Amino acid sequence: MADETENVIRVGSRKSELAMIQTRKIISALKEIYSEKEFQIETMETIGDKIQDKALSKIGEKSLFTKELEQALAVKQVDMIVHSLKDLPTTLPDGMVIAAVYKRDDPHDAVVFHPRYAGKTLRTLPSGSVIGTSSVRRVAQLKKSYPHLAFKDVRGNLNTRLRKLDDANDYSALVLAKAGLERMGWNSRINQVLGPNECMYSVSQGAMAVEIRADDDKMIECLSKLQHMDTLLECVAERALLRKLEGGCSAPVGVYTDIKEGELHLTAAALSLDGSECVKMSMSTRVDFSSSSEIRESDNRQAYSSIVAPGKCSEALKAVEDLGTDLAIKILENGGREILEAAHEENKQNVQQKPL
Ligand code: DPM
Repeated sequence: MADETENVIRVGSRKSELAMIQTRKIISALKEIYSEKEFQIETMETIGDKIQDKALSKIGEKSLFTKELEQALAVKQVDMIVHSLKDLPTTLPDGMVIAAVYKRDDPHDAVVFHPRYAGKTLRTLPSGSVIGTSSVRRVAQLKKSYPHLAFKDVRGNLNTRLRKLDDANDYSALVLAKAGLERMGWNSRINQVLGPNECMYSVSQGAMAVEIRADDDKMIECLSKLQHMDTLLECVAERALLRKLEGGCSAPVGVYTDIKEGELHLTAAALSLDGSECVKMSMSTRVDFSSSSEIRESDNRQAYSSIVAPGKCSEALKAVEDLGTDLAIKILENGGREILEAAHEENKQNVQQKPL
């Protein structure tokens, strides 16, 4: 009996189709490494799933999509939770840690048009066309790039949103993460991909992560095999930036990161909600430190932006974590502080006007 339960790993997931697809993807990656293990999915609803009629930025709760799952993790009802990393706050609750960041999919945002606008782009849509998104980050940047468009909140999971677009005439197009659309198998609905000049993506967009109890050494060891180094470097830098900017889901902050020739480049922007003000800055650091062969993988584990990683990559991870923090400080000191404080105030007033 003891052996049997040891081989069963219980995995917590939200119920939405996207969440389940992501959870199954992580399980099949683990199955390839640990063929003897069994995985059981336990689904749960979060506040983010239950409240469908308000914009995320107006609900005023940071861990919208994670709280109920984390409670189940804490009482050992489940052993791990699969998330979109961008939905995880930059500071996790006590006793929780991210033990794997899976190889990032394309992090850019994409546009899906109502069938009647097939062949259009955001630029060529008629003036006053309504774009559906509840992301203050997308709205701020797109208002700046495309002042002829109007923006309206749209909530619900991806299936609900696509139905709202296709079956009614309320929206001309939706802006969504390309990674989510592709995971759902909706590649053919992607009509336009937004580059960094039009819309920088969200911190950690396109990366999946596995959260566990911080004292679960076995699970940490098991999940370390899923860690993808470049994704880890990018997401540690981006999360360190967001933590310093003190922005969560509701902050109009966009990033753009790449790793080339041993160097990580991070660009980030803080915007006012209407996009009229923007502080955008970049920084780079080398990440090609040679890993010391003296240290075994399991030694000196440490957390960077709440992600545990083996000691052997510590130099590079420390460098990118510092880079993210330093870039945030530079942005705050160059006008970003006032912009983000004003955006935060405006969001707060929206919450007060529309109580839950
Ligand atoms: C967060 C935001 C959104 C999600 C805010 C933002 C989008 C909300 C909206 C933090 N989480 O991006 O500025 O469009 O109203 C979410 C999606 C994915 C993970 C869906 C999406 C896709 C998969 C991924 C919701 N979380 O952004 O289209 O990025 O791994």
